[in-house]
Amino acid sequence: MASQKMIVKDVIKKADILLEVVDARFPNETRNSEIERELKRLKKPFIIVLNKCDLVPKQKVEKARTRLARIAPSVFVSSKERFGTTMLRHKILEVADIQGRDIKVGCIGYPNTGKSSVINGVAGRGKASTSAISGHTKGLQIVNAGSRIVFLDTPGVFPFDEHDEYIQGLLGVKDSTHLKDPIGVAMKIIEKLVDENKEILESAYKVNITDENSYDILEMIGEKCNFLKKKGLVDETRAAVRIINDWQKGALLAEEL
Ligand SMILES: Nc1nc2c(ncn2[C@@H]2O[C@H](COP(=O)(O)OP(=O)(O)OP(=O)(O)O)[C@@H](O)[C@H]2O)c(=O)[nH]1
Ligand SMILES: [Mg+2]
Repeated sequence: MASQKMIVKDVIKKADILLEVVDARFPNETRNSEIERELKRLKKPFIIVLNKCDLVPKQKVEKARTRLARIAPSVFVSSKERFGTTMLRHKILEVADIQGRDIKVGCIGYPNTGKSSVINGVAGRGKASTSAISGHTKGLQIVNAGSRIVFLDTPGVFPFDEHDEYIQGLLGVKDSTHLKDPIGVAMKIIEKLVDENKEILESAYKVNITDENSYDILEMIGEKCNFLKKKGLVDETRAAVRIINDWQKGALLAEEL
């Protein structure tokens, strides 16, 4: 990680403008305050890119963008569905405001937020290598996107030494088999969904939620899925793994996009 942080630092220094790619489902959790402070100190212009907006209801992402726009120009995109990428290209040209030479655009952010995919979205398919497995980009990748835009893709980094399982589970940085506490992570996902979109949980698992706590809901889901141990007790770990997998593959989405 130390050497990856050095690569990021170096890209920040070299770039004319930076894209801070955050996951539109968790804009706050995936903003890197350490990097933002460094950008401000160096007076580097940056754009906050809310990627994966296909996984979030439109109003929610619009609200987040308005809030983030107070910090830096913000755009939302879906690299997967090729949405917003042309707008991002224009925004880069506008914010960088450099004439007569190539514009070096550094792409930085947490692991797995879709930095390489955003580059591909703007540049044209498949130029930067991507993967569902977090930590895919290991070193600096340079991608010429045409119209004077040259991307510097970086490995994803966490601020400080963040090893929070909850964040890692939520962001798909670790899959369910690598989490030490899948039940805890599943309860966090349930909490978030109950807060934001209870109906999706109810319809995905055919449960009826009134005012149960997240553990009770986990048990209800385990029961509905028929995940039982001997003596008819609910197998919470199995239920947790199911919820985490569904969440990470995007099956627990809001319908009203
Ligand atoms: N649904 C959805 N998935 C996306 C989007 N962009 C990227 N992904 C997925 O997110 C995963 C990570 O994408 P990458 O582009 O490799 O992410 P990265 O930030 O470069 O990751 P590292 O290099 O490992 O830090 C892949 O499975 C992509 O298919 C998007 O807009 N929508
Ligand atoms: Mg990458």
